Amino acid sequence: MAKHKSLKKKGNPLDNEKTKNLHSHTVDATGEFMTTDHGLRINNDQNSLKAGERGATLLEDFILREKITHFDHERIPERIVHARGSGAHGVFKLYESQSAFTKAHFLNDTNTETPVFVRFSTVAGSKGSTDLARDVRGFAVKFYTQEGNFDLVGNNMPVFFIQDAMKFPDLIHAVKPEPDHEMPQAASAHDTFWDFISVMPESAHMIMWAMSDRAIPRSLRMMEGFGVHTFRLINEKGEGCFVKFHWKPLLGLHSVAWDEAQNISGKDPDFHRRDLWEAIDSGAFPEWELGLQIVPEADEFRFEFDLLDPTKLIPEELVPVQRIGKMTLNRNPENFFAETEQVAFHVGHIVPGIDFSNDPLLQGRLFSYTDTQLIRLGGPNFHEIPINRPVVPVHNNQRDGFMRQTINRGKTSYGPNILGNNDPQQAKVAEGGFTSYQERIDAKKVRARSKSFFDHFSQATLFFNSQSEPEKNHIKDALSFELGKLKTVAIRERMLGILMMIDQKLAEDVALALGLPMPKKPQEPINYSIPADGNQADFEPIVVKSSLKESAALSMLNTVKNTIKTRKIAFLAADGLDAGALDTVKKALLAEGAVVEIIAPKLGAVKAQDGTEFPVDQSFLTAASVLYDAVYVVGGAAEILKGEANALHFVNEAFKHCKAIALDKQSIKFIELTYLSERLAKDPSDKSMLDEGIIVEADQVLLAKQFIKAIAQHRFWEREKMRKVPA
Ligand code: HDE
Repeated sequence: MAKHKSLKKKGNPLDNEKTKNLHSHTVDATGEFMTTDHGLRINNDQNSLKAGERGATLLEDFILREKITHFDHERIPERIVHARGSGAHGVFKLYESQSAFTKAHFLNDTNTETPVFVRFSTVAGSKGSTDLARDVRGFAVKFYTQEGNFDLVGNNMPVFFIQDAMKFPDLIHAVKPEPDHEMPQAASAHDTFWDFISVMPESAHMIMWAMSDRAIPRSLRMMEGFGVHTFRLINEKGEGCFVKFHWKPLLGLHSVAWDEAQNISGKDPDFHRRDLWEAIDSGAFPEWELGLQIVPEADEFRFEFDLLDPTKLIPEELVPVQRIGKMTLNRNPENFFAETEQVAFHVGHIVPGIDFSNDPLLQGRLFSYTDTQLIRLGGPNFHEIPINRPVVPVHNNQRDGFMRQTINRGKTSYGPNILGNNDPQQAKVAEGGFTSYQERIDAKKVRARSKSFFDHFSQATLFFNSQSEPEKNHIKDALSFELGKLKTVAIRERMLGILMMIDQKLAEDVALALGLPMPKKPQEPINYSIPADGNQADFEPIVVKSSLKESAALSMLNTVKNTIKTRKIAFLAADGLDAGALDTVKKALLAEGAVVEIIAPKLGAVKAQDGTEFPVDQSFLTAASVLYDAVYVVGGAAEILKGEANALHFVNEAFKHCKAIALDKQSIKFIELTYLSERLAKDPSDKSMLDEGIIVEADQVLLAKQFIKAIAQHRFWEREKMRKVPA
């Protein structure tokens, strides 16, 4: 019989005791026979059963029917929001016990390594949409703790568009493709979105974030994360405090240019997913520190804004972020569907020591996440899917339902009971039993919003004022782009009214780009979001002037700029290159953790002057400037590359997108054909060129050193002033 023997699967070093439970359904077909879903070995998977070789297919063919039926049911409904996602496994390690604030075990014990699964996502687009859409990014983390799963289901922006869950379906209907023609995909630049925003002043702050560079990250590994809502921590003594959760990326916070983002969407719509996958695959594990902003209960009303209002952040100047531990993503999923698609997050998954606040957006989310899994994953047993299982045992009297996998023993599925010894038992608080924080409530039942939520502009202005000049310009350009795409001029006009409330100059600049006169005063009535019996005057935004003028943490300019780890550097090469130059620069970059790819007119190899051959990673057909962080025209290659239009375009585009560019002094003829020539024409020996990230240097060691410094700066936005460069 079968000589075919099962090969033993290689052990995964990360499959320790804790994570084992998550993967008990992992199957590896290496060396195995093909079977039907019921274990019958298949003899012929190439042909259906027929009445004769040229005859009709028989209904009897149960193997064909099983295969096709499964295929017909392969798709499940995609998430209504956050459909496009990428996931990774990792661990969380605590630096210092937080027992003063919380009794959560994983935030108390520094010896525990908590397994995590993270899913990053865009919000508006479909599952197959581009990664580089201008959008908020989801940043959802599932901690598999010893007390059950804790899900921190956050975003890469610390505030949200709306204040009350009641408005969420409206917001999403407005941003999704328009219902008549299902356009545009994964884009907010259309009438229905801005129509809604223009009459929802509470979204002003979030709009500033969404129009900023945060909405077009360079990498999922280079984004911050935020729990957004105010949560509560509770310590062993039962004392509570408020908390905001933060994720700080150790590689810094970086973005791409908008023109670049649009190009990437065509050249590689999987850009972020690939970047995450490749980094983890190569062992360059992404890391974030978990930060807490703690507010004692006594300080609940200390701020100029309401802590329960999700359109507000707590400036770090007022409450510093304490970094309490590190998350490292160290393992790619084995199966996208089983893990990334089927993972089910829920803000309601908390552990003792963590609790909710009364933020009305958070309160609504507490309902939504289970409800959505029921339809998306097909029934009430989605917690049994391996990726969703906690690492601790589950015992309760829930039973049956579609796709139930647990085989519960015994007669009792109710409590209290005598027959089954009253098991499973309730746990006392001392035994880890969860109790809700005993907040005192003495209130009337009302369908209303607190007046303290009516300041919609102070933090929008604070955010705008905190941006550097290039960042402000990007916001202006993004608004001009988005509003420029609208068909209805009246919406543009209403938006100018909103922008005036944030910053007069911003509104004027956008009006200029839109070719519109400035409104005489902010649009009236500015707020349509009032109850039927409400009085417009009672719903006017309250004008609060923030006592803080700027907050440094809000600008990406102030991020980490001392590393080039995992940055992707294009080496433009051709026959006749200088092998020594390539080796020297490459070695220096690799030593700093960068990734180097050789790009040449054709695949295969390029031959150096001394006869050495270097394998080519990409040709100009398969690569594009927008997929790299910086470009080096390898010494000696310029002679051939100056006749290569794609090479010139490559460098022009890198120049336009403000990236570091390094060239050999011999490459001057090549440079003359690019837009760099304008810059060089001013003064070829001008040292300020270095400050603009352009390195033209004969000494390769020095070139490498300067290049590394420049790449770490990420971008040289001053170059945008030379808007002449088309690329
Ligand atoms: Fe979500 N959100 N959301 N959301 N959300 C979902 O749950 C919802 C909100 C966030 O990678 C859905 O499983 C309501 C804020 C992330 O699987 C759904 C409201 C924040 C993800 C849902 C909000 C988020 C979701 C869709 C307003 C940042 C992706 C699929 C009350 C703090 C998780 C799913 C993943 C997903 C509802 C607002 C973050 C429909 C009703 C604010 C990161 O349940």
